[in-house]
Amino acid sequence: MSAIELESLAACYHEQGYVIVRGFLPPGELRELQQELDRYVREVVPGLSDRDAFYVDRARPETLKQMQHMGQAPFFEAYRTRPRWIELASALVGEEVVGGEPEWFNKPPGTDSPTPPHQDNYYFCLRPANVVTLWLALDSVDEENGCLRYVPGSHREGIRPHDASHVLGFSQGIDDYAAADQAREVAIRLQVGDLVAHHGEMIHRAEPNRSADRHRRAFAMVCKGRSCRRDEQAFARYMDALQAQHRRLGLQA
Ligand SMILES: O=C(O)CCC(=O)C(=O)O
Repeated sequence: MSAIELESLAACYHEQGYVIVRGFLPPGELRELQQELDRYVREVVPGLSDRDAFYVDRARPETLKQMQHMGQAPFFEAYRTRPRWIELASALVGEEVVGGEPEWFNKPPGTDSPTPPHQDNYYFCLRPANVVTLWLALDSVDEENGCLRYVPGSHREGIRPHDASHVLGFSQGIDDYAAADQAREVAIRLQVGDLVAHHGEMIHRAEPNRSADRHRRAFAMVCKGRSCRRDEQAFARYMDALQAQHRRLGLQA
Protein backbone atom coordinates (compact mmCIF):
# COMPACT_ATOMS: atom_id res chain seq x y z
CA MET A 1 0.00 0.00 0.00
CA SER A 2 1.36 3.43 -0.83
CA ALA A 3 2.17 6.03 1.82
CA ILE A 4 -0.65 8.22 0.47
CA GLU A 5 -3.17 5.36 0.75
CA LEU A 6 -2.06 4.60 4.31
CA GLU A 7 -2.31 8.27 5.23
CA SER A 8 -5.85 8.55 3.93
CA LEU A 9 -6.92 5.34 5.74
CA ALA A 10 -5.39 6.72 8.96
CA ALA A 11 -7.29 10.02 8.60
CA CYS A 12 -10.57 8.12 8.25
CA TYR A 13 -9.67 5.84 11.19
CA HIS A 14 -8.95 8.78 13.49
CA GLU A 15 -12.15 10.54 12.50
CA GLN A 16 -14.58 7.60 12.70
CA GLY A 17 -12.71 5.10 14.88
CA TYR A 18 -12.75 2.50 12.14
CA VAL A 19 -11.83 2.14 8.50
CA ILE A 20 -12.66 -0.45 5.83
CA VAL A 21 -9.95 -1.75 3.47
CA ARG A 22 -11.56 -3.49 0.50
CA GLY A 23 -9.66 -6.49 -0.91
CA PHE A 24 -7.01 -6.28 1.81
CA LEU A 25 -5.68 -9.78 1.17
CA PRO A 26 -4.75 -10.76 -2.38
CA PRO A 27 -6.26 -14.10 -3.52
CA GLY A 28 -3.08 -16.17 -2.96
CA GLU A 29 -2.64 -14.97 0.63
CA LEU A 30 -6.33 -15.41 1.33
CA ARG A 31 -6.23 -19.01 0.07
CA GLU A 32 -3.16 -19.76 2.17
CA LEU A 33 -4.86 -18.36 5.29
CA GLN A 34 -8.06 -20.30 4.65
CA GLN A 35 -6.11 -23.54 4.15
CA GLU A 36 -4.13 -23.04 7.36
CA LEU A 37 -7.32 -22.26 9.29
CA ASP A 38 -8.98 -25.39 7.92
CA ARG A 39 -5.96 -27.42 8.95
CA TYR A 40 -5.95 -25.86 12.45
CA VAL A 41 -9.65 -26.64 12.94
CA ARG A 42 -9.13 -30.22 11.74
CA GLU A 43 -5.86 -31.09 13.46
CA VAL A 44 -5.35 -28.79 16.46
CA VAL A 45 -8.79 -27.77 17.73
CA PRO A 46 -9.92 -31.28 18.79
CA GLY A 47 -7.05 -31.35 21.34
CA LEU A 48 -7.51 -27.83 22.71
CA SER A 49 -8.78 -26.92 26.15
CA ASP A 50 -12.23 -25.42 26.61
CA ARG A 51 -10.59 -22.03 27.08
CA ASP A 52 -8.89 -21.92 23.68
CA ALA A 53 -11.79 -23.06 21.49
CA PHE A 54 -15.37 -22.00 22.22
CA TYR A 55 -18.49 -23.68 20.90
CA VAL A 56 -22.10 -22.56 20.99
CA ASP A 57 -22.80 -26.20 21.87
CA ARG A 58 -19.73 -28.22 22.95
CA ALA A 59 -21.39 -31.46 21.80
CA ARG A 60 -21.71 -30.19 18.21
CA PRO A 61 -18.28 -29.46 16.60
CA GLU A 62 -19.98 -27.59 13.76
CA THR A 63 -20.92 -24.86 16.26
CA LEU A 64 -17.27 -23.81 16.83
CA LYS A 65 -17.51 -20.07 17.33
CA GLN A 66 -14.19 -18.72 18.54
CA MET A 67 -10.52 -19.70 18.69
CA GLN A 68 -7.98 -17.95 20.89
CA HIS A 69 -4.27 -18.39 21.60
CA MET A 70 -3.70 -19.61 18.06
CA GLY A 71 0.01 -18.81 18.40
CA GLN A 72 0.48 -22.42 19.49
CA ALA A 73 0.63 -23.24 15.77
CA PRO A 74 3.86 -22.02 14.09
CA PHE A 75 1.99 -20.58 11.08
CA PHE A 76 -0.15 -18.33 13.30
CA GLU A 77 2.71 -17.40 15.60
CA ALA A 78 4.62 -16.21 12.54
CA TYR A 79 1.53 -14.39 11.25
CA ARG A 80 1.95 -11.78 14.00
CA THR A 81 4.78 -10.16 12.04
CA ARG A 82 3.26 -10.28 8.54
CA PRO A 83 4.38 -7.00 6.92
CA ARG A 84 1.02 -6.24 5.24
CA TRP A 85 -0.78 -6.35 8.61
CA ILE A 86 1.91 -4.63 10.65
CA GLU A 87 2.32 -1.84 8.11
CA LEU A 88 -1.40 -1.07 8.14
CA ALA A 89 -1.69 -1.25 11.94
CA SER A 90 1.28 0.99 12.52
CA ALA A 91 0.00 3.59 10.02
CA LEU A 92 -3.33 3.61 11.88
CA VAL A 93 -2.05 3.89 15.45
CA GLY A 94 0.79 6.20 14.43
CA GLU A 95 3.70 4.29 15.91
CA GLU A 96 5.49 0.94 15.69
CA VAL A 97 3.22 -1.92 16.75
CA VAL A 98 3.45 -5.44 18.13
CA GLY A 99 1.03 -7.97 16.61
CA GLY A 100 -0.96 -10.10 19.05
CA GLU A 101 -1.96 -13.75 18.72
CA PRO A 102 -4.45 -14.22 15.89
CA GLU A 103 -8.06 -15.05 16.75
CA TRP A 104 -10.94 -16.48 14.78
CA PHE A 105 -14.62 -15.66 15.22
CA ASN A 106 -17.67 -17.36 13.77
CA LYS A 107 -21.41 -17.14 14.10
CA PRO A 108 -22.52 -20.51 12.81
CA PRO A 109 -25.92 -20.50 11.08
CA GLY A 110 -28.80 -21.68 13.22
CA THR A 111 -27.20 -20.58 16.50
CA ASP A 112 -28.03 -17.70 18.81
CA SER A 113 -24.67 -16.08 19.31
CA PRO A 114 -24.74 -12.28 19.52
CA THR A 115 -21.68 -10.17 20.31
CA PRO A 116 -22.56 -7.82 23.18
CA PRO A 117 -21.71 -4.12 22.83
CA HIS A 118 -18.20 -3.60 24.17
CA GLN A 119 -14.92 -1.74 23.82
CA ASP A 120 -11.86 -3.94 23.35
CA ASN A 121 -9.69 -1.78 25.55
CA TYR A 122 -11.99 -2.44 28.48
CA TYR A 123 -10.55 -5.98 28.24
CA PHE A 124 -6.95 -5.01 27.35
CA CYS A 125 -6.55 -2.08 29.82
CA LEU A 126 -3.85 -0.40 27.70
CA ARG A 127 -2.73 3.18 28.33
CA PRO A 128 -2.54 5.05 26.02
CA ALA A 129 -5.24 3.29 23.99
CA ASN A 130 -3.01 3.03 20.92
CA VAL A 131 -4.41 -0.31 19.93
CA VAL A 132 -6.22 -1.47 16.82
CA THR A 133 -8.12 -4.64 15.95
CA LEU A 134 -7.77 -5.83 12.35
CA TRP A 135 -10.79 -7.99 11.42
CA LEU A 136 -10.72 -9.82 8.08
CA ALA A 137 -13.92 -11.25 6.60
CA LEU A 138 -13.66 -14.93 5.60
CA ASP A 139 -17.30 -14.97 4.46
CA SER A 140 -19.38 -12.15 3.03
CA VAL A 141 -20.97 -10.42 6.02
CA ASP A 142 -24.07 -8.27 6.28
CA GLU A 143 -27.05 -7.67 8.55
CA GLU A 144 -28.46 -11.15 7.90
CA ASN A 145 -25.47 -13.14 9.16
CA GLY A 146 -24.43 -10.82 11.99
CA CYS A 147 -22.00 -8.22 10.66
CA LEU A 148 -20.15 -5.93 13.05
CA ARG A 149 -21.92 -2.70 14.01
CA TYR A 150 -19.96 0.35 15.12
CA VAL A 151 -20.86 3.59 16.87
CA PRO A 152 -18.75 6.06 14.85
CA GLY A 153 -16.82 8.56 16.94
CA SER A 154 -17.33 6.58 20.17
CA HIS A 155 -13.55 5.94 20.37
CA ARG A 156 -13.21 9.58 21.46
CA GLU A 157 -15.81 9.38 24.24
CA GLY A 158 -14.00 7.28 26.86
CA ILE A 159 -14.62 3.81 28.26
CA ARG A 160 -18.23 3.07 29.21
CA PRO A 161 -19.20 0.97 32.24
CA HIS A 162 -19.14 -2.77 31.46
CA ASP A 163 -20.68 -5.62 33.37
CA ALA A 164 -20.77 -9.41 33.13
CA SER A 165 -22.37 -10.58 29.90
CA HIS A 166 -23.66 -14.10 29.46
CA VAL A 167 -21.90 -14.58 26.16
CA LEU A 168 -18.95 -16.96 26.11
CA GLY A 169 -15.94 -15.23 24.49
CA PHE A 170 -17.16 -11.73 25.41
CA SER A 171 -17.32 -11.83 29.18
CA GLN A 172 -18.13 -8.12 29.61
CA GLY A 173 -20.61 -5.88 27.81
CA ILE A 174 -21.60 -2.22 28.09
CA ASP A 175 -24.38 -2.27 30.64
CA ASP A 176 -26.07 1.06 29.76
CA TYR A 177 -26.15 0.56 25.99
CA ALA A 178 -29.26 2.41 24.89
CA ALA A 179 -31.51 3.24 21.93
CA ALA A 180 -29.52 6.47 21.42
CA ASP A 181 -26.39 4.37 20.86
CA GLN A 182 -28.21 2.06 18.48
CA ALA A 183 -29.46 5.04 16.48
CA ARG A 184 -25.83 6.00 15.78
CA GLU A 185 -24.75 2.51 14.64
CA VAL A 186 -23.44 1.67 11.21
CA ALA A 187 -23.53 -1.90 9.87
CA ILE A 188 -20.25 -3.01 8.30
CA ARG A 189 -20.92 -5.05 5.17
CA LEU A 190 -17.86 -6.83 3.81
CA GLN A 191 -16.89 -9.25 1.09
CA VAL A 192 -14.46 -12.14 1.58
CA GLY A 193 -10.92 -10.69 1.87
CA ASP A 194 -12.10 -7.21 2.96
CA LEU A 195 -10.83 -5.97 6.28
CA VAL A 196 -12.15 -3.54 8.84
CA ALA A 197 -9.86 -1.98 11.44
CA HIS A 198 -11.30 -0.57 14.66
CA HIS A 199 -9.81 1.52 17.43
CA GLY A 200 -9.50 -0.14 20.85
CA GLU A 201 -12.12 2.18 22.32
CA MET A 202 -14.64 1.91 19.47
CA ILE A 203 -18.02 0.63 20.69
CA HIS A 204 -19.07 -2.37 18.63
CA ARG A 205 -21.44 -5.29 18.73
CA ALA A 206 -23.05 -7.82 16.37
CA GLU A 207 -26.44 -9.48 16.19
CA PRO A 208 -26.89 -13.24 15.91
CA ASN A 209 -26.59 -14.93 12.54
CA ARG A 210 -30.19 -15.17 11.31
CA SER A 211 -29.39 -16.80 7.98
CA ALA A 212 -30.34 -20.39 7.22
CA ASP A 213 -26.96 -21.60 6.01
CA ARG A 214 -24.32 -18.86 5.88
CA HIS A 215 -21.38 -18.91 8.26
CA ARG A 216 -19.91 -15.60 9.47
CA ARG A 217 -16.23 -16.31 9.90
CA ALA A 218 -13.51 -13.76 10.52
CA PHE A 219 -9.80 -13.77 11.28
CA ALA A 220 -8.57 -11.03 13.59
CA MET A 221 -5.37 -9.67 15.01
CA VAL A 222 -4.95 -7.02 17.70
CA CYS A 223 -1.90 -4.77 17.27
CA LYS A 224 -0.75 -2.49 20.02
CA GLY A 225 1.58 0.49 19.84
CA ARG A 226 4.97 0.10 21.48
CA SER A 227 4.14 2.96 23.86
CA CYS A 228 1.14 1.08 25.38
CA ARG A 229 1.43 -0.04 28.99
CA ARG A 230 -1.10 -2.27 30.73
CA ASP A 231 -2.95 -0.90 33.77
CA GLU A 232 -2.29 -3.99 35.91
CA GLN A 233 -4.95 -3.24 38.53
CA ALA A 234 -7.67 -2.78 35.94
CA PHE A 235 -6.47 -5.91 34.12
CA ALA A 236 -6.55 -7.99 37.32
CA ARG A 237 -10.20 -6.92 37.86
CA TYR A 238 -11.01 -7.92 34.28
CA MET A 239 -9.27 -11.30 34.67
CA ASP A 240 -11.21 -12.01 37.88
CA ALA A 241 -14.45 -11.32 36.04
CA LEU A 242 -13.36 -13.54 33.16
CA GLN A 243 -12.41 -16.45 35.44
CA ALA A 244 -15.73 -16.09 37.26
CA GLN A 245 -17.57 -16.37 33.95
CA HIS A 246 -15.58 -19.46 32.94
CA ARG A 247 -16.31 -21.09 36.32
CA ARG A 248 -20.01 -20.24 35.97
CA LEU A 249 -20.06 -21.85 32.53
CA GLY A 250 -18.14 -24.89 33.81
CA LEU A 251 -15.20 -24.53 31.38
CA GLN A 252 -12.21 -26.80 31.93
CA ALA A 253 -8.72 -25.18 31.87
O1 LIG B 1 -16.61 -11.04 15.50
C1 LIG B 1 -17.30 -10.56 16.39
O2 LIG B 1 -18.52 -10.72 16.48
C2 LIG B 1 -16.67 -9.71 17.44
C3 LIG B 1 -15.25 -9.40 17.22
C4 LIG B 1 -14.73 -8.39 18.18
O3 LIG B 1 -15.39 -7.97 19.10
C5 LIG B 1 -13.38 -7.90 18.00
O4 LIG B 1 -12.65 -8.45 17.16
O5 LIG B 1 -13.02 -6.94 18.70
